[in-house]
Amino acid sequence: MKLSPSVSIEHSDSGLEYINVASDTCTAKIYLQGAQLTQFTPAGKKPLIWVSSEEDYQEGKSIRGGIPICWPWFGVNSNPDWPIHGVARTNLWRADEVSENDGVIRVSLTLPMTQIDETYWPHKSTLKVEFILTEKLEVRLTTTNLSDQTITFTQALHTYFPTPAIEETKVDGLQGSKFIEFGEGPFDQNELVGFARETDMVYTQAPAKQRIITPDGIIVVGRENSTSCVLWNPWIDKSKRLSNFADDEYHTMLCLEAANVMDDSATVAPGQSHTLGTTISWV
Ligand code: TA6
Repeated sequence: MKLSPSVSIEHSDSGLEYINVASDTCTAKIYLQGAQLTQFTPAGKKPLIWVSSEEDYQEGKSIRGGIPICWPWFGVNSNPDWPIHGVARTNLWRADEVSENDGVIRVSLTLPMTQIDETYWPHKSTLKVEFILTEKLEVRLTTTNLSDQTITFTQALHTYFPTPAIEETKVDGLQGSKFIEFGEGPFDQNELVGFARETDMVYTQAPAKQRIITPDGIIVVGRENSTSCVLWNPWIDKSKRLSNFADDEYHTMLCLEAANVMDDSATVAPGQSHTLGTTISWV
């Protein structure tokens, strides 16, 4: 794979391979395992992505932070023995292409379906992700149906965002949508969302753009081909049960996830594709 002037291949201390980007407009890291971006920082600005200080980058284990790709199901599967959030995030992707033009860096990766046990996903298909890196981050996850049957699945770009203080952080732009939480609902979301307890809200009919208002500034999060999103903070008790997560780290992170879940599940006809997109930037 030809690398460009600002892009190189590196390895974590534990030996996991990642694509390292260090350009005039941004820095970023994308692990081949899970095609998981774990770092994105626009030049001269604060990081836009959070990773746990306890992450040890182990083979086959989802990385706690960045943008885990949840596919071809989000959350707990109807078969509870199957892995949470699907199989894409713990498998090795192939880096296909890197391009660098006028400060725009594009990195695209494919999940080889030979990696995926047909028990979990029997459909002839491809899964690709493209990262477009400038002073903002764009992620486009594309599923193409190569079979002769219509396929339906759920998915999410499970993005972890940083905040210096979750208690002083609000999410704007979910007003007017509905949410389900812990199996209860739907409830109406009428005002900005604040954090004072474990939060695990699945929104539907959500507007395409949200703003995360933190003491460090405002993060704008856009979604494409998605009317659902998930808002998560584990708070005190769940933090203690999470892998690769320090007990007090709930103070410094939240997840706002571009998704296709519930009545917004993705359905793709034979020969067609579906692209779930998210765009992330500082105001
Ligand atoms: O997206 C929120 C959520 O589904 C939570 O319920 C929580 O479990 C989180 O994902 C993290 O899941 P993980 O499997 O990465 O520990």
